[in-house]
Amino acid sequence: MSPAEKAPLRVAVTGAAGQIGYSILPRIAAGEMLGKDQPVILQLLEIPVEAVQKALEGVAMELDDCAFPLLRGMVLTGDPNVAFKDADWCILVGSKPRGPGMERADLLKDNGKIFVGQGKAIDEVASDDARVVVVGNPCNTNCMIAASQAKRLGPERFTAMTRLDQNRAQAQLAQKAGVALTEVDDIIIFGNHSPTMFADFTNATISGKPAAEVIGDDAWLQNDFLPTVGKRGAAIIAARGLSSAASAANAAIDHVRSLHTVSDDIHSIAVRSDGSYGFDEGVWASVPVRTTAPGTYEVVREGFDHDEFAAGKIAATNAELVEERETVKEMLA
Ligand code: NAX
Repeated sequence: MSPAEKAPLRVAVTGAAGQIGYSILPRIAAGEMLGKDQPVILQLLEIPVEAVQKALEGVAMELDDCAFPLLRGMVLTGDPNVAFKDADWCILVGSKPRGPGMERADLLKDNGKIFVGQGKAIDEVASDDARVVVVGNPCNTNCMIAASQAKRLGPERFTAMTRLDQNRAQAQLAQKAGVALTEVDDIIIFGNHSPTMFADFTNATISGKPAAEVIGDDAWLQNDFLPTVGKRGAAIIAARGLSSAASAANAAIDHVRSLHTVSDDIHSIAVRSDGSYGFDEGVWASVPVRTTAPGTYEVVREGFDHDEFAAGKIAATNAELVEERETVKEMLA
């Protein structure tokens, strides 16, 4: 180890043998998430089922075969207390998919149990500086459940991913306007990672001008753009026969990289609501944030005024978050 080399960071990833796991792990190990000069140790959690643990071994073999210089070790386990031990970043992807005929409330309760156990384990054994990112659905409410178990780590350490929705919205606006993706700025997701989310085109800009002015078609923005972004996950399943994985992994990389990198850039993440933008205090709602220190954000309050249409959308997604909290209330510590 050269004297200038950084100490490795420990990254725990759950559901590591799943689709998103397969896409995200090589990118973390390649330094795309925490930096090209940041060695990492991957701590991989999967359910303690022989066939799944075997599949996880296969994933680890492939990571070995990539010969990533930054990958300094791997831990493969079925035990959350081992996976989260001293972890600096905990990326919670693993959860059960919604089965046929299953109601959203059943999914909330089923997956909620996973996040009770993992929230406790993280609080007990992760690093003092740990940050937790929830990807497994319903991610906002799962994040609230995990955070509620924590006594040592504060709720501001727990965030849920809406970056995929932001990226989807940015791509749709760029395509409609016929401009490069980088011309679209300040497109922020408000609320829940579900079809009720509000992709706030009213404050977005394209080439520095209001997006609505550039697009010039309010009906498209309200009646096509919003449902396209909100239901994009279902559209991917219909087309591919499998849910989004590469784009979800990419968004998780973006989420962590943005949260790890101090910058004036504004990005969407679901955080514990302090009442900003009319969200109920204590639900995990997506809002605009800026990273002020590695792993630390502030909610951006200026520059996002909402007209009646936008306020109505935000009220609807807030109502869904409040309802989800009610559904899982026995799981909140
Ligand atoms: P997969 O079913 O391919 O993989 C999930 C993996 O999690 C499986 O290997 C399973 O064994 C494991 N798992 C289940 N319970 C576990 C537990 N208690 N501890 C550790 N591992 C556990 O799903 P994948 O496509 O990878 O998606 C994972 C999750 O991401 C799903 O909940 C999915 O709904 C969610 N998504 C969230 C997105 C977001 O934007 N927030 C978008 C993509 C994705 O739909």
